[in-house]
Amino acid sequence: MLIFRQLFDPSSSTYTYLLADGKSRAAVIIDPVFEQVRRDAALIAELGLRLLYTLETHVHADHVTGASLLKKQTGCSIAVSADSGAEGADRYLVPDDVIVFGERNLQVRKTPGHTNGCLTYVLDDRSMAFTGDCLLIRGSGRTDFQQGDPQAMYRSVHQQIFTLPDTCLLYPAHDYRGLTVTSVGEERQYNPRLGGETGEADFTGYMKNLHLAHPKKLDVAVPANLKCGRPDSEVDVTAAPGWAPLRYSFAGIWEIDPHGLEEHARDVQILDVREPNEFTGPLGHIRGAVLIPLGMLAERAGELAKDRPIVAVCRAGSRSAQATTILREAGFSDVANLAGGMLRWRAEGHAVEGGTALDPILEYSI
Ligand SMILES: N[C@@H](CCC(=O)N[C@@H](CS)C(=O)NCC(=O)O)C(=O)O
Ligand SMILES: [Fe+2]
Repeated sequence: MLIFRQLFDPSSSTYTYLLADGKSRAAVIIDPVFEQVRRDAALIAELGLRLLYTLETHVHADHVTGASLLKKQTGCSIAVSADSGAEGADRYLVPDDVIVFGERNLQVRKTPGHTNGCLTYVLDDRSMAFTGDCLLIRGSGRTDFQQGDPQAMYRSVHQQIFTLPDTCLLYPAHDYRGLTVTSVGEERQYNPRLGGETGEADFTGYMKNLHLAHPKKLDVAVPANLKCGRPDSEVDVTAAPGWAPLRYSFAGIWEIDPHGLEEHARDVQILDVREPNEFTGPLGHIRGAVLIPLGMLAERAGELAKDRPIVAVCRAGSRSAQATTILREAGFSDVANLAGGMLRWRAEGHAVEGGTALDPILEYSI
C-alpha cells in the first residue's frame, strides 16, 4: 500500500509530497518548505513513518527548502540532482537512479529547462510522477533565469514526461490557481504551451514573451538552497518551547502528555474548560486547576496570568484544544493542550481531586 499526501505552502504556492510504503513505513518527502517543517514533521510522526530522504526536484528560486531542518529533526538523508550545484547533500542523483523506500521506489529522470538540475521522479508502477517546475498544470516552469532553456524544457517534456502512460498522474511543484493534479494524457492534449501540435519553436516563442516578475525571494532562496537550506545561525527555528516537553500536532496545536504535565504542574496554570458539573463530577479534576468553561473563556481570559504558561484541560482533549486557540487570540503565547484530557490523565494513573473510582469512569460519557 502507498501512503500519499499532497501538502501546500500558501505563501509560495508550493506543493510538498509525502510518499511512504504502508508496510515498512519507510517514507520520502519531495520539495519540503522551510517554514512548513514543523507541520511536515508532525504528520510524519503521527502517521508513524520513518523518513529516509528529502528529495529536491530542483534548486528553488522562490522559497527555501526544508531539507536541512528535516535532516536535523528526523535523521533523514538529503538527495539532490548531481547537476544542481548544491553543497551538503548526502546523495547526488543521476538519471535512472532508483530511490527505494520499503517495497516502493521512485525512478529519477532528468528534465532540464527550468534549471539545469531539474529532476522528475516517477513512481515504480508509473501511476504518478512529480514534475517539479518542468511541466505545470496547463503550463510550465519559467525559463528566464537559473540556466533556463526553453528548448531543453520542450525536449524534457516530450521525451521524459509525455512518454509516460496517458493515465500517469502528474504532480507539479507549484500551482498558482489552486489546481492540484493533472495527467499525461490531458497535458499532451490540452497544455497550451506544449500540448497538441505545438512545436519547439512555438514553445520558445511563447516562453520568451512571458515577461514574469522575478520571484520575491530569489536573492535569499537560491543561495540558501545551494546549501540544501542549512540555516546561517545555529538557532533552531523548529525547536519546541522550553517550558515543558511539548509536541506540535499536525492539527496545529502544542500538546503535553499527562506525564509531562505532572512533572511541570507547579510551574504552570492548569485551566479546566469543562462545565461546572463535570469539574465536580466522577472524573474529578487536577489539583490546582482553575475552572473557566470553554464558552466563557474569551470574556474571562483576563482572569489568567500572562506570565505563566497555561495548560488547558477538558474531558477528552478536544474542547481544550479549542481553548488554546482562544487563548492565543487573547494574547497568551505559552499555551498547550493536555493530550487525551482527563480520560487519559486518569487512565495513566495520575491523581485527581474529587471523582470516583476508575472503572465506571471509562464508561462515563457526556
Ligand atoms: N510571484 C511568485 C513567482 C513565482 C515564480 O516565478 N515561480 C516559478 C517557479 S520557481 C515559475 O516557473 N513560475 C511559472 C509561472 O508563474 O507561470 C514569487 O514571487 O515567488
Ligand atoms: Fe522553481
